[in-house]
Amino acid sequence: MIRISGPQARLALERLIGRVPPPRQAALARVRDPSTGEVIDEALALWFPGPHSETGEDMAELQLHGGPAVIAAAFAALAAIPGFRPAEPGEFTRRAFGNGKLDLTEAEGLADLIAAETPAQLRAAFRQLKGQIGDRAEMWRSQIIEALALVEARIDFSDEADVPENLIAPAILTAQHLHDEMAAVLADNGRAERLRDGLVVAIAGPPNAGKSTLLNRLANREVAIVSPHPGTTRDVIEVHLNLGGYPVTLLDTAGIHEGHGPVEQEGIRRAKARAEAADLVLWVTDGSAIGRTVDDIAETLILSNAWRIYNKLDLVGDKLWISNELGSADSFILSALTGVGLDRLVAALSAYVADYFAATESSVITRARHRHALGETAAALDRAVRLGPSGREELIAEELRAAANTLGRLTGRIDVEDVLDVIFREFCIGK
Ligand SMILES: Nc1nc2c(ncn2[C@@H]2O[C@H](COP(=O)(O)OP(=O)(O)OP(=O)(O)O)[C@@H](O)[C@H]2O)c(=O)[nH]1
Ligand SMILES: [Mg+2]
Repeated sequence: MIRISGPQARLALERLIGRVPPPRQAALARVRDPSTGEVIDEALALWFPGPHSETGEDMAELQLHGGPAVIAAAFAALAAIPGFRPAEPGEFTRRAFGNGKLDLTEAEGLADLIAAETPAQLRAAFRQLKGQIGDRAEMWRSQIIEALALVEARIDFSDEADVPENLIAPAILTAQHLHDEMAAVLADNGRAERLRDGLVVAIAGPPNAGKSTLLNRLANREVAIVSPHPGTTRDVIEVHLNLGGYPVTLLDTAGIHEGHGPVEQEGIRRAKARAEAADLVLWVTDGSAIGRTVDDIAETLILSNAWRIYNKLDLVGDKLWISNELGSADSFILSALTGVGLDRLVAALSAYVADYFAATESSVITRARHRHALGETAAALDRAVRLGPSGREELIAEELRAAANTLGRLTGRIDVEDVLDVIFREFCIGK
């Protein structure tokens, strides 16, 4: 499909198919090269006159049969019309933003929608695309501006009889109320942001325990090199999984022990750092070697959230020394090599991830940028509240203006003064 946007979109249709179909109705048409009259393809043509189009400009679409020769000929025919050029990446969305068709958060939502790999990511992106955060921010911003208008009125018309004495108290009340609402939105532990990148699960443990084998099993493909030599994995290996519809980033790390040589030690340093930063650690040991080796390093690592995986169950045979471990919810006995016992681990992981993300369906912040803007807004509101109903009006106005501006950065709409004018005019005062 070739999409055309801009004031000359109509011209493209006239030149290539010789007419302009009725708005928003598909028409079957021969596409011809205007310079030779030669037929390029038979296509569906659509005409979306602005401003009721996706970009807000006049738009046209040609749905061709595709194929390199057809596309090249259609592009060449378009390029021959003066003023036409290929679009830049994201340019349609950028123009839509420029024409007020969507705000910044909605444009981000669209990008996330295109990049979504799991159903939960798709739902979050769609909510954002449909303005879940943007609409809310706009509503908050207009309330801040109303409060600001009250304070401004007090400042500008303080000597006039028809301005009510106390305009500051209701403005402070609004600021307090909005601050509390934003604080509640911010207190979501960053879970929706995680939804974009995935929950991080790190596989760690001593060398040769079968960490890479387990990663390959869980990823269902040979991502990491497996070998009987301890110290095989050096760098951190990342795979992205879809567990029950939720995104998980699974890390394979170097075996942790007293390493030899600078490369291995660097690998171990990275392994520890990533394990400590992960949401969940799967600490893998060779279950068949228990009693023979002491994995003392496990105990010295500060792993706040670790499950124990006793691997190589197939080597244990009928020595059921292991059975007393089975009762514990965060211990797993399995064979990464044969897959025995893996189901229970996968089920537990899926449940853990689903539980982690359960709350995200209601959280609205999907990016650090949003968190930052909202945090700054809430802080400015808080400063206004602290100044109190009897505080200096100019200072209160300044904080409210700062709050409106940071919130405006969130959606990309920073026209405080315009809105202020409108509200001010209708609010006051018969002038
Ligand atoms: N019998 C048996 N062998 C296993 C199992 N899991 C892994 N192995 C073997 O153990 C050896 C080490 O496996 P890896 O997956 O490379 O171990 P690792 O923990 O990634 O090792 P490093 O990267 O060196 O730290 C390989 O020979 C694997 O085939 C298992 O469940 N049973
Ligand atoms: Mg390995």
